[in-house]
Amino acid sequence: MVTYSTELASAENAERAEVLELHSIDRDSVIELRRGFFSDPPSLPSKYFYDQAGSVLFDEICELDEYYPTRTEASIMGASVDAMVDAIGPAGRLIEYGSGSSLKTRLLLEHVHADVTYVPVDISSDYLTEVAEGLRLEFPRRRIAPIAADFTRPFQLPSSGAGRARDVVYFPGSTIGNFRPSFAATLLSQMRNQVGTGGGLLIGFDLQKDSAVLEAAYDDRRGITALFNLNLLRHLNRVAGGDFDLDSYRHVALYNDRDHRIEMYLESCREQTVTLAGHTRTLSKSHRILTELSHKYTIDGFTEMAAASGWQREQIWTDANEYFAVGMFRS
Ligand code: AVJ
Repeated sequence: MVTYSTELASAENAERAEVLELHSIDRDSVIELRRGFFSDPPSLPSKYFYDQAGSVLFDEICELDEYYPTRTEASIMGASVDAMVDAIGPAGRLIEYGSGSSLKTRLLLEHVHADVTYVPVDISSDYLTEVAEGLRLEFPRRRIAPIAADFTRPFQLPSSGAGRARDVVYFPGSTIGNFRPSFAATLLSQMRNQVGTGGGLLIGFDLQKDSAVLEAAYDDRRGITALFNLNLLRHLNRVAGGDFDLDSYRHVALYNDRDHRIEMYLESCREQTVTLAGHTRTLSKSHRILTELSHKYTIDGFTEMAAASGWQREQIWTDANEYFAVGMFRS
């Protein structure tokens, strides 16, 4: 019968689609998701903010009055790009961790030594290819050698060849602040090992400041950050078999004074059960899911953390308010 076979076909399709969806993230990511969400307090990895919708929302965040980091870092870079380019020198490669749209890098690419190869590293290989093509048109003489990799896991750089100039890692945007200090130290060590002795690190990090300024930056009046936070659930519904009801969570952003970090949560507005990656749990009313940490440092504190991972501070640039800092380190 037509109806029956149609229904059967659609049921089979749905099943197949479900399998496909569960496989659209890799096995390690499924394990990581389950480990975070099915423990207490529950947490979800920040990397799921950045699907296409999330990337657009993040770009909107960067334009918000309250969100000072992007424009402050850009102004620091603009004011000191010559000194930064001098500090990079005729490096072999400029390796950007989590390059995304490479927007912040354009300024550097316009100024760094002509022999420097640009190596954008990003998890999204389609986007990376697209961005690399655009950069090749914009910078026809610059060598561009993209690497598709999740930089939170060890990955191999192609060997630079004997006698080549040093490599410099570029890690802007205070992305380092998303990681707990122990893992931030692991990443800094990984970078140190990739560039070897004599290599460089140019890194942006956010500074400690009045908590009202910080909380406003992560809980803006227009509610864009709230949408950005909630979009993580929509993304997981799509790629990890989630069934989150987006209307029953609210965005919470709090400054934790003791650990010097913004903590972002999605708070359950009612008691509910949720399925994710094949497992189900209950959330009570007011139960909070941790979605992001954003650590704020002092210049000395960051310098110490970098030193413990084998990086010597060369130079620090900051803005007049000391809201944000960009540091050059040498291994
Ligand atoms: C991209 C990780 C630097 O922590 O400030 C912005 C992400 N989250 N608003 C940050 C973010 C909420 C951002 N980083």
